[in-house]
Amino acid sequence: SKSNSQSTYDVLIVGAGWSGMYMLYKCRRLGLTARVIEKGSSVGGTWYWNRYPGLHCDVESVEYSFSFDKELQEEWNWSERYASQPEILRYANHVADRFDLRRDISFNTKVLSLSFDEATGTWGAEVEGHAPLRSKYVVMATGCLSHPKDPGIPGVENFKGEVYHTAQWPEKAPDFAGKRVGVIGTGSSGIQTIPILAEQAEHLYVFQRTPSYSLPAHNSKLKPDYVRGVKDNYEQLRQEARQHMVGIPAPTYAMSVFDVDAAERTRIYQSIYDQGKPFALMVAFGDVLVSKEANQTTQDFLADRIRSRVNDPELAEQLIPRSQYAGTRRLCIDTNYYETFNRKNVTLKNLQKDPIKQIVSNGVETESGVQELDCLVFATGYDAMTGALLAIDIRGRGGVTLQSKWSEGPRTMMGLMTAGFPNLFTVTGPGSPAVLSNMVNSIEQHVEWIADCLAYMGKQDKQLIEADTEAENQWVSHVNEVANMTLFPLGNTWYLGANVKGKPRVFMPYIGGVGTYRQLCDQVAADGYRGFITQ
Ligand code: NA7
Repeated sequence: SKSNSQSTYDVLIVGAGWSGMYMLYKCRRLGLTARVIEKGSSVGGTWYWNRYPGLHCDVESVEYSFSFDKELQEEWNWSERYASQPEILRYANHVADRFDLRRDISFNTKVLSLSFDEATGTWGAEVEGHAPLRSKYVVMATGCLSHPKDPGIPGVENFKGEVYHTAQWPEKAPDFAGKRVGVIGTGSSGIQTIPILAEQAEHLYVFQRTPSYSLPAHNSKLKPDYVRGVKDNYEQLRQEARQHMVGIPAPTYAMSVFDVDAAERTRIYQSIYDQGKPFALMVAFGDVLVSKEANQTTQDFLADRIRSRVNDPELAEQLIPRSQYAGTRRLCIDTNYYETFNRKNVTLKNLQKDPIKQIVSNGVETESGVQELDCLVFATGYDAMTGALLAIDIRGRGGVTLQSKWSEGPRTMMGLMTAGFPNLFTVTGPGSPAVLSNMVNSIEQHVEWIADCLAYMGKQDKQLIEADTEAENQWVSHVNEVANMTLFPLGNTWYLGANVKGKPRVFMPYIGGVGTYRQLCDQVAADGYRGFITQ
């Protein structure tokens, strides 16, 4: 199918993060015309927007990288075990340049609406900063953690000082020297940036509502010998990652926490802790994420580690999560997070004891009074997995909006498509392992599945593919069943939408494991796209 005017494409791709870039690459290889619409002024997605100091990926760099091109893999050298944001962004730019991707990407443009035209079987897009577009297929490469949530604290507009959000950090780094800085939020973003802000600010106030568990990252420069070893062995390592529970090449253990005595258990936890491997800790034993009693041993271990890092015992207790199953909220990695509270210029504001009432012109007002501030940093997280999709007015068959279809929570067939929205794909959509995995690994798997599907459609001379409602219902039940076998639904987290006011509580990621999920997807394709209707 050739494009018949400049603004008609085979494939419209929304977003130029990792998913969008790879999708574009694949479309070209298939001989399809494609256009990428990207809000930012360059590529990189999450790594483009999040520029806050201290940001590192929590998956090791040699694993958090594309595997689809051997030369790319061979020529790129990661400098650190856990790469920093600037280095990851350089990598994203390198990928864009190396494959000459930019010529098919429109930057500084934003998709406002997408609507399916049943008469022609095509999608129409309204785009801010760009002429309307029409395409046969749409691929939503909009990311899982890309739509910052509204923190919902009244009075922000009254604050006279500087306001920043970790997910919308300015390109020109703010100068915090000599200033009183307040950070709201102690998830991964807060935990990574707090130690750096403490070094820069005159005084740092950390507003903590829910603490997280964190492990020292033990980040380090990668030695050339190590990198050579990884590269020589890359094929096997990638293969292991593709079959693994969370998409990294690491062992998983079936053994119960209670198969060993307390001393041996602590030794096992400690050895993983000392390596700075949060994902490995979650699967150190087969029952950490499924049994409350087993999980208690992980919590006890991590609580002791926090105590060992904080000088003031009373303060340490406040930094330890209470009634929180370890791993059901993202386990963080940090560099000097807890030690930062030993500094004289850092104060913990415990919001569980003293909640925020509002933000006022000169600071944050809690029940006990106003804390005066010059700068306010929101590290308050995202409307995860569905936020970026629902921010666009998407209308499928019969003009039905995605908002209305998902009003009780997202419903998808394997996180790839949703019934009633033909030819519209989601990369790492809700119902896929996505955020519970190495994202790059999951992105490659989805993009490859979608590309194979587009090739199939072409070969079979079919025009439309869409999720079958019955298959979709079964998948949604399956995702829930699997989640309910674990402790995850008991965590009050963004995995469930619990962090956004009014968001339906549905466990969004598929937790059956990356390897299992990949096999299910491959099987569906091999069976002629079972669970999807093609015509
Ligand atoms: P998270 O993990 O959602 O953390 C957000 C933090 O902000 C968390 O501690 C929240 O506490 C806190 N928060 C959010 N809203 C408020 C309000 N209104 N008042 C006080 N505190 C608030 O987001 P991150 O950006 O740190 O990390 C997201 C993911 O990125 C991470 O999991 C990794 O996968 C990478 P709460 O839990 O709501 O009490």
